[in-house]
Amino acid sequence: MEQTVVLVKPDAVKKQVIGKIITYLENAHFHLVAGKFTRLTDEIIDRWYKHHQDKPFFPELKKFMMETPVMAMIWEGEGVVAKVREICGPTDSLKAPKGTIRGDLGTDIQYNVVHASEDEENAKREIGLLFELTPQG
Ligand code: FUP
Repeated sequence: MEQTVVLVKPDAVKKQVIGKIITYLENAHFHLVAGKFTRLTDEIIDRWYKHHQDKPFFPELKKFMMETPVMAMIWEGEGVVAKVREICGPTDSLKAPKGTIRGDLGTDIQYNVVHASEDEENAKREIGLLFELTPQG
């Protein structure tokens, strides 16, 4: 069955909206199959965002992603990767429509409350990084 990774980012953890974010996904009838509250390490962030490492916003992004632990989850269901991206809305919260997670709860392009895997290949890579390679399993 198709799986995707959702991270509840530090801005959402501080705003205490982890439960709300889970509710959007449950309301779409997807299934939560794994989850953990975990601190992203320097190395994980470098590998997670390897395509952004040379971008000017990368140092700020890295600092932000380490501000608190993140809630890392694997969600499962038919078409879950694309549908969850839709439910999250576009990267920039200011451009995200109301009714999407970012449109309702996000602040801007950096403080955008959630990460959702871009495609199935990235979902597998991210599951490897967070749920298979880390010492806490
Ligand atoms: P997304 O696939 O929606 O997570 O977005 P991207 O892969 O394009 O970007 C990953 C993260 O980099 C975003 F969630 C936030 C951050 N980012 C910025 O902080 N500034 C930018 O200009 C672009 C992205």
